[in-house]
Amino acid sequence: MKLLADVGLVGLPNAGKSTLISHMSSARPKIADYPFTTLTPVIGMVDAPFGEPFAVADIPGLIEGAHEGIGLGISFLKHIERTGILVHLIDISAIDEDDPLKSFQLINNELSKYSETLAAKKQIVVLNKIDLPDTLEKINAFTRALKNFPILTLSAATGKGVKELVSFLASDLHKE
Ligand SMILES: Nc1nc2c(ncn2[C@@H]2O[C@H](COP(=O)(O)OP(=O)(O)OP(=O)(O)O)[C@@H](O)[C@H]2O)c(=O)[nH]1
Ligand SMILES: [Mg+2]
Repeated sequence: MKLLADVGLVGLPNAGKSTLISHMSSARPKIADYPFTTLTPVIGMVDAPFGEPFAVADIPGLIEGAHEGIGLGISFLKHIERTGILVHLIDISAIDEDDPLKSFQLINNELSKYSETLAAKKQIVVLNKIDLPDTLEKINAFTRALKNFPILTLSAATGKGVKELVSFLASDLHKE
């Protein structure tokens, strides 16, 4: 299968995937505060601090039931299957402190119900929107609950932490 991009951005609608790709690459997709702003994948090239430039794909958001076709989910999951590493983007402000992994598990459930290939893909968890107030408790609740995944935090809107993500991805792709 021909790869669409080295890195795929996945997450719920409104997580900030399009905002992130516009900060880390040449792509300039539409950004808006309603779900399903992005309806087709958008590819951008990223200038890495070392190694080759790499391609990142902004994929439309997934919702519960995506693997059964809800919200055009199957078409979106097919695109995700054609990317290398996954960046799983999560809106910190939407984390429920009583059930911090809820949306993380929802997305992973859709990936694994769709295919084993998707379930097995390497995933970097990125908590987005650290510029918003009162995010510390939510970040702590999330990181306490989730083990065995690299977790980065950033603000796709202000760009804080985006360089670190790009370096992390570049070094990961370099190893492969
Ligand atoms: N405060 C804040 N808002 C953000 C940040 N990143 C994205 N947003 C806002 O969140 C909303 C959704 O952003 P998008 O980038 O369109 O989200 P998306 O994940 O591409 O959404 P879909 O295309 O619907 O899947 C917009 O109103 C953005 O301005 C951030 O780091 N901080
Ligand atoms: Mg989008």
